Amino acid sequence: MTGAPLFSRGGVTIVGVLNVTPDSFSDGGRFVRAGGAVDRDAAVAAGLALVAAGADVLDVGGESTRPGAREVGADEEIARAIPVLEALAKASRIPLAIDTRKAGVAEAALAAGASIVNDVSGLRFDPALAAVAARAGARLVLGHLRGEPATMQDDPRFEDVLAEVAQELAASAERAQAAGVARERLVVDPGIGFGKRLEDNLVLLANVGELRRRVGLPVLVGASRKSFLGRLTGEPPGRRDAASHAAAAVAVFAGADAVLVHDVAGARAAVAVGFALRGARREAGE
Ligand code: PMM
Repeated sequence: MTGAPLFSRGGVTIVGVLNVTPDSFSDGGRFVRAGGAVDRDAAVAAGLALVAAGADVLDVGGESTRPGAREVGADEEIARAIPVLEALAKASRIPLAIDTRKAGVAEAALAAGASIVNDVSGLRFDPALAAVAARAGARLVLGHLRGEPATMQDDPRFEDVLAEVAQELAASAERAQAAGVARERLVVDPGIGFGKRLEDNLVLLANVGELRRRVGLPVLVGASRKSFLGRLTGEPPGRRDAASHAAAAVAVFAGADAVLVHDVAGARAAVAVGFALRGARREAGE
């Protein structure tokens, strides 16, 4: 946001979502032609538009992780995401993240020009992913997700969501470090909407700063267009940007280092306000 290094306290890193899936909940199918092939040029143009709007990182995903989503094989994910990553790496210097839970997909993406691996499962799905990130010296985003996307919303239960998510993210970070990923390369993410009830999402968002203190790592928050915002506002996914911007501003005010968003231009404005207010807070002490 301020030209500061990625995921540092000097600014807020804005990560733009570029889904090349047929079925993501808010923007699935935008770049998928009849027959299932990804329209690479259209996806790249959309990615470059996010860069022009002010994204600091592009997050390219070939598997939807929405509740109930069908799991896809590594080959299908690679066929969707890798040509897009390769073309983006040629067309722009923007840092690229691959949104995947699979070591094989991460490896192909890092070879194609990505430098960040974004694993929403926090190494629960494929522990081999950590060694792939370690070998490449890549950054690794570790998300919090219990179970599987297909079933994660069936009956989520927490006694103390903040404590449990902090503890499970710290365990993911330890596993990553044990596999050779440098601690400075790690970012954690509470996994808003991933196996959480409305009240869990609210507690996590409002207390990002406390989560950050407990885990001791930078925090990325992805609230954009998620269903808890629909619950709060009554709006469908395509009309949740105002609510998404409010959530981004609050997440940053509360302590987030990075936000994952669909509408980058709007998020930049919201994040600028949240960041300025965080700096003005008297009890911040950060
Ligand atoms: N959410 C989605 C996808 N990837 N990655 C991280 N690290 N955190 C998230 O909250 C997250 C993510 C789901 O949103 P989308 O399907 O619209 O991209």
